Amino acid sequence: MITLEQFIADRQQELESATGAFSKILRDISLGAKLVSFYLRRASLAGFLGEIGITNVQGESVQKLDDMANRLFINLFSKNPHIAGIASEEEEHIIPTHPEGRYVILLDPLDGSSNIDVGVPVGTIFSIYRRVSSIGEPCTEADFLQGGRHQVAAGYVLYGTSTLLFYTTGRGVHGFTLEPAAGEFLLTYPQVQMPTKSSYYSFNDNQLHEWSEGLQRYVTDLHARNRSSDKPQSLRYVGSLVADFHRNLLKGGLFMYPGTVKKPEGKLRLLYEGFPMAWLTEQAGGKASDGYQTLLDVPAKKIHQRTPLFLGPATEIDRITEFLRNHVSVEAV
Ligand code: AHM
Ligand code: MG
Repeated sequence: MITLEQFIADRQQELESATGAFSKILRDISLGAKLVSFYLRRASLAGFLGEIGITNVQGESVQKLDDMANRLFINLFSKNPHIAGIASEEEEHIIPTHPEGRYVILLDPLDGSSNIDVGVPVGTIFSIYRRVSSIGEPCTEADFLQGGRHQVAAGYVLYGTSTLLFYTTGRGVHGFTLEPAAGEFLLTYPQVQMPTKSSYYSFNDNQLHEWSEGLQRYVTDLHARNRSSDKPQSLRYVGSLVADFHRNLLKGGLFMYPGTVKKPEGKLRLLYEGFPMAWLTEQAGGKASDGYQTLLDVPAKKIHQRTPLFLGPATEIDRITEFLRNHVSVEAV
């Protein structure tokens, strides 16, 4: 059995981090994950459910557990001398911490807020960069806006039937399961590969009539292919990006959250939802796009920037891109 700590220690020389900085950051993430997992399991008994009565920078109502997870991770990261600054979905501005730190971290502390009160899996998403501003000075927004290709580590924690931590540093995706008795994450999914065949599709089509014509045609095509297939793809969508993505990563499937005609930028956030999931997808052999360009190449301009998001096996993502470009059925091509 290989623990997360052992796994990272064995690979430390691959990660540039002779200082052990990276393993210390990952250790904080795993400690935070264990604590959030503990709170979530007791949430309905301990009165941690419901809203705290304020709206965050995204205009969304903050849940008690959103707030707890946010404070917990910020607390942990601000005590880590290797971290120069933090950006969080729940915080309007970046939080500069240690001027001597070499890394900055972005996170969605508890993703899938609408599912917290109903016991459906939720997650934490993180993305780490090596800072570009001068060491010894406070970090700046530019450190966080380097673009997805500059991530040095990214991953998520899924609080589901078990608590899972999946991450990449650019050498494949590796997954760990929390063994609650030992309090350790153990390696259970080394070198994850997303199946090339799509068995599932995950999207909320409540605004389908507001999607572009090309995308509406893609959905028609998807259903038509399903009708004529011996093994049709099944719909699976719970509305927690981490849970929906995780299923598709292991079983093969498409996740999409497009923009609409009125809101072309979509709902999900580029820096701490799109980029980390896109990198994980690519590292597992899949493709990630905003519908027109490779997601990791989308320029990052604002901390809370939104993006349409398409993640999945290459064939399906290419098909979507084709429909969006041409507005014609590729069936006929
Ligand atoms: P959140 O960060 O406020 O929880 O919102 C993000 C979530 C994602 O996890 C999920 O993919 C999406 O919102 C679901 O949105 P919808 O309810 O519109 O389908
Ligand atoms: Mg989120």
